[in-house]
Amino acid sequence: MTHSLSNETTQAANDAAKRAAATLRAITNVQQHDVAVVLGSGWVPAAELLGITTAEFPVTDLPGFAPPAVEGHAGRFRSIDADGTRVLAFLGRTHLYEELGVDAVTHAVRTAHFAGCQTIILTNGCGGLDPHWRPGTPVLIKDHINLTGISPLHGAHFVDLTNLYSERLREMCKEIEPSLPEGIYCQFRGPMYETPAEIGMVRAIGGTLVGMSTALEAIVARSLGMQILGISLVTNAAAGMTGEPLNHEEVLAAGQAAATRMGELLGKVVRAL
Ligand code: 8IG
Repeated sequence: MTHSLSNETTQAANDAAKRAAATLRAITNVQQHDVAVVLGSGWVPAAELLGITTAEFPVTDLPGFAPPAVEGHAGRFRSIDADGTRVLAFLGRTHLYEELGVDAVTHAVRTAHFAGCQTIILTNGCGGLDPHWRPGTPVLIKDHINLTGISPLHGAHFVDLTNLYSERLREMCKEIEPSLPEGIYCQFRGPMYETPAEIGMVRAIGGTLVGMSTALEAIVARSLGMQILGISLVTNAAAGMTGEPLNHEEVLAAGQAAATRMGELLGKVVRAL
């Protein structure tokens, strides 16, 4: 039982999330959410297609959430009814590069757990190393490599990370959309994108996706016993692959273009859970 290994810092993070979950229940009037969805760069427009929104608030209405730092990250949450499945969607997330600490980065995950969610879908916009993945290509995360140099866990908390990104959930996605490829997601601290040499390193160690989120959140979700699905939207070729510089506007544009497809996919997945 992972909780028996919790130290006081873990306890404090979980207590803060329990308070957020209590406020969430009170203001949404939904006692139990079933599945959480974290919508990253480029994914926010897909939220419309998940189901019927029954409540929407800024995340800052919940205790412990930081205001948004990045354009295109709305910093809101929604309670959504997807044919009876109660979805808790976070539109935007807190990133490590905001320097608010790992507990701020994982507060939404812990909150979702204490709100009742047994499954979490982590999405992100990222760079892709496979030249076949045009901007706007969704890729299932098969595994990750944490290149941030830090852990989101506190104390001697030994957590198994095998089959972190549920094979069952990946297979479910492939039944819905058989063309979905799989990739290995490498989380960097950011906020700078990689150098071409760093992308060479990623390729050498077996990474195929590069981003600034998700891995630390997945680790905490596993520590809490949640089922995890990770889906990246490749919004740009990784640095040095095209001869073009990277820019944030292209990221947002790729998300807009892929929003309908992403929303339909997520809507089908949450209903199939
Ligand atoms: I969107 O190419 C997006 N996020 N680290 N590298 C990293 N993060 C990203 C990238 C990228 N594209």
